[in-house]
Amino acid sequence: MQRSTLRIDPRFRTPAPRAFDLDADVVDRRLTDPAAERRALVTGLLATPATIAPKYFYDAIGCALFCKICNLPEYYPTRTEARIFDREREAIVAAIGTGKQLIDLGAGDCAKAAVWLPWLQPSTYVAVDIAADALEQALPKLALAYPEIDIRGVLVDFTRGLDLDLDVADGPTTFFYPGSSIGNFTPADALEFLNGITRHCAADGGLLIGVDTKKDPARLRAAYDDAAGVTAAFNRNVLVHVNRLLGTRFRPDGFKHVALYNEALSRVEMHLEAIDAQTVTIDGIGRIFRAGERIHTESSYKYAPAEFVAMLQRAGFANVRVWQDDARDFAVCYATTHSAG
Ligand code: AVJ
Repeated sequence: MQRSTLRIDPRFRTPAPRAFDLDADVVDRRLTDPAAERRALVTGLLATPATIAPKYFYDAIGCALFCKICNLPEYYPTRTEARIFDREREAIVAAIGTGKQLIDLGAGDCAKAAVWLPWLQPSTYVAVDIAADALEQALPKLALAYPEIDIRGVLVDFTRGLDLDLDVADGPTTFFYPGSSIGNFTPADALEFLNGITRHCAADGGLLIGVDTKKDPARLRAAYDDAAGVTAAFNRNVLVHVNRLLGTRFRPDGFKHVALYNEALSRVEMHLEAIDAQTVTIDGIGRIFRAGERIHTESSYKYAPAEFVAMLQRAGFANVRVWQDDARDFAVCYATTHSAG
């Protein structure tokens, strides 16, 4: 920051910035039903094939590993989306308009949204995420940097259903859902989730969303099975997290990282494959994992841009614009609800 040369535009000379108050400005809606949460995790592990929902990747270590993934040479989505955002900034801002309320779904460390704040100048910025650490570190800094914006955080697992009635004020609302996180939903669930967003948008609102596109399966596979083994560590770490949550004794190095592209379903799948037979006690039940048996940990669906636009329209959005990089590796969409007029 060039402190000595900083001149403050008088329009932004607001009253002394109110200190960000973690207790008052971040609401925790995570622990609505911890028993049900636990039961769902146990049920997934006892099922055949066994599954663990991808949200369990994101403990503190998992968040740090995901951050590393985003900088890997093989993992193109994050940097490609950032390039599209940079290149199309002004067109996107013109499409969205300024002064609206901005809801950031899966905000994490809020770094992606922070770039947009001076451009979109939202009245309110609501960061929504299941992970508290990153959010609670980022929000006080943003509040200092942008005293004119009402900055709040909501801790919630929005993959269980988007209910932000208490957090979204009336008036035009922009939802921000970058990074192709929508790919973790099945297409049917994605449609329902997007439909839920339209209900929160109000008139003159919209959704700015990033989605990964279908491409050469070899490149897709490499993006989820990098040479440095970071994604493998990210995948295995889910077992460390589960051990902590359930008191189980999974041996993470007893499982091999598997990433494949399921062409029929247009999705990358990540699995953890038992290297040898092992028995794990889960909620008092001895679950046997045979050698070669897999735990399905993530699906990441890929869409042709036209397919995704059709889905946005089916979800109730009126108008959709699409921006892509030259290689068409990724797509950014801005979908609007009907205007108030
Ligand atoms: C955060 C869901 C978009 O599917 O690409 C990255 C997560 N998993 N490498 C993705 C992920 C393995 C990522 N999303």
